[in-house]
Amino acid sequence: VKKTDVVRAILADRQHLLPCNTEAEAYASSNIALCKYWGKRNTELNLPMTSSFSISLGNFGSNIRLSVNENVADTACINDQLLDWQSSFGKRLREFLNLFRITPTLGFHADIHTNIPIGAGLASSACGFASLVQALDRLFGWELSLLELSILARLGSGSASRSLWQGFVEWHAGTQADGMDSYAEVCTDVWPDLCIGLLILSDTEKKISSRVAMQRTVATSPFYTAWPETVRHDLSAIKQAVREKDFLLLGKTAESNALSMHATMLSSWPPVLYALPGTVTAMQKIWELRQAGLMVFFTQDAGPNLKLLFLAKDKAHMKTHFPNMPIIQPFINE
Ligand code: 2P0
Repeated sequence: VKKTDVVRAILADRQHLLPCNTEAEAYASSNIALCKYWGKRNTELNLPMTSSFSISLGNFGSNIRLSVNENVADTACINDQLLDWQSSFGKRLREFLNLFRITPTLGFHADIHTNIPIGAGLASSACGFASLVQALDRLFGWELSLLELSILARLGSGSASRSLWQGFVEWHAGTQADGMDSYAEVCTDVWPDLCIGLLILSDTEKKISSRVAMQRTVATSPFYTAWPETVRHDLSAIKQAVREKDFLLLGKTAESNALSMHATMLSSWPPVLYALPGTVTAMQKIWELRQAGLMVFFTQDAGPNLKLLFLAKDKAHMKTHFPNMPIIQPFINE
């Protein structure tokens, strides 16, 4: 099964195969996984080995204005800088746009604004592809369901399937070979007191993409066989924590899940280590603060930065320990 087969199946009964608008706009929040997606069962379709569970990042995300390019060739700008189609994001964007180029003469212009560093483990591809599929849907006038958009976003980047909603989202791994049962869904629980701190330790682009690192882990880590069982346990604990507003269970499970994921990377060959010295220093500071009674936990993705989890009652205290850290309350509109 190819990406084009999936796109064709989803658009099979749609009227508009050519854009019915000249321009469309969409915004998607970035998301961070509390129970991680790490490893694919199908690399062409970004089908995951396991389900995963995330929280959205409010106004940290990306906005896209997509229009039909009369000059035929595609153009794109990110934060007002012309995109290099040879860059890794450029290549992925071009490949994705090709899926929707019904006639070879159809060109696109994408004007992307994002307030998160690209390729630094802050889920720039998640919000990028999620905003893009929504903009395509509006440009062509397809009126696809969020479930269908989640499947299309996954073809761009796995974690993008989770970026179409605000709040908690679960991406169901699915079992079908064509991935039609591998999509995300929003979870109705809300947790207004939940805070996420973005502890940015470096915003330089990572040397090993999560795509490459994931595949290397699956292919070489002797510990990867334990990962699906870890996720099965952690996913159920995190969903219980969210239902019962059990912050200790949420924090402990999310932190342990992230560290288990990084342990599979460390045991890969060649090894994958996303932490920098500052990452380890920050982890130790968090463990010390916790020892002293402050309930703060961390999670880490495919980069050196940490995302801190704590409750609104500790916000002032957290600000004294991490003065410049942006804080997001995903369930409070700011
Ligand atoms: C996640 N990450 O669940 C995990 C945890 C990073 C660590 O999803 O190859 O950009 O495009 O499907 O989604 C980052 O990987 O990878 C990611 P592709 P993606 O958020």
